[in-house]
Amino acid sequence: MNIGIVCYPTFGGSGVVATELAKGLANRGHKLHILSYAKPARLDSFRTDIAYHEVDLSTYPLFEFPPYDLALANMMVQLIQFENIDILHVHYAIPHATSAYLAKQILKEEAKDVPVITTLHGTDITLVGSDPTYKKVVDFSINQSDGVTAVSEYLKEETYRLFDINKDIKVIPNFIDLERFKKSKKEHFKKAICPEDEKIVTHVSNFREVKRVTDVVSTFSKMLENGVKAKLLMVGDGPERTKAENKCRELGICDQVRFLGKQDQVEEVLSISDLFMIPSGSETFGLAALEAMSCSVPVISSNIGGLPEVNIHGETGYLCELGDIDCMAQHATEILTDEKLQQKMSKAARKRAEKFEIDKIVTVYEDYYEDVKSSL
Ligand code: GMT
Repeated sequence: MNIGIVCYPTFGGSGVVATELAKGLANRGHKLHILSYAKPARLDSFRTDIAYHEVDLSTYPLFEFPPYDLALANMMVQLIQFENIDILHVHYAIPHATSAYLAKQILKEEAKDVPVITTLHGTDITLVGSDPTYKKVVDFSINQSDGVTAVSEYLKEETYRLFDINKDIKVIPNFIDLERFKKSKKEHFKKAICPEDEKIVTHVSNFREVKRVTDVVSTFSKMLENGVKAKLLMVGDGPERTKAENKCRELGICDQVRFLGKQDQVEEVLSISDLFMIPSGSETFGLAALEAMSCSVPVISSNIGGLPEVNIHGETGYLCELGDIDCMAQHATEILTDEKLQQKMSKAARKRAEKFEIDKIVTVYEDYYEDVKSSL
């Protein structure tokens, strides 16, 4: 198939899922076209079977805000006309599903129809999409898609709860490349960070408010009070970084915490980690948790959204009520002070990650593409 994938170019979340899906589909012989406003972070090497098309956003003094959704729709039309696209798969409803609807209408004039599939990822439903500013348009655009998928059961239910959807939503979970995300020997890194063989606790995110990065720092501080010898690695960057740095200063634990900024090879950091922390206030799946688990790292998370579908309480880590720092610190201390428990949970984490193996999930997408095509 000739498949068009539309996504954000971001380091994490929907941008990563869309780009890794494109690579997975290309590995199976499909020809992929990725549309975005910048080159996706995970599109890191040249491939002849994946073409990247940058949306050309010409501006004009009249426009305070150049209309990206129109430029995108225009590019979708051109791609479908000239590259013979069989399926257009958009990731994140806003504005991608709306631009796809517009492109479909334009192409109808030329008696051409291409199935559009929208994958819902998270904030496009739970935060931004359900905001009254966009809600009606998001409702309409999802209902106009020929196929709709969500990355977790939780997100599917939330979509039905928050919107007036008259379509079946298929749950296709996020996935992981088990070969890339596996524990590899990086002892030199570990020695450099932990000369006294301390444990490593890691957090990876875009440091948005929803990630509750200050909870990570507060939990870590309590673990130190509990007598755990550890270092905290904070990977990523974003609006709440300063608050997290201030929290370290306030708690007097700056020597034990390192802010590493955005990292391309996050699997290297995960390889030397003993525990992963994701205390989010909203998380429809938690791809970062899955990446950690695939590297055999147990997870301490909140019990919010789709996280319980990934992290299994008492097996691959622990889940606590939102904001319950004592609970998170207590469970983290339990894991890091009991070698046997840590080993058992690391194994279970990797085993659980295997359920989300990339090839299995790419097959589900392929079958879904065929189903949607044949139902038109
Ligand atoms: O987590 C983010 O802030 C990025 C966001 C996105 O939309 O790109 O991630 C969402 O999609 C990911 C991939 O499907 C999920 O793993 C994340 O849980 C989800 N984030 C939220 O729901 C906050």
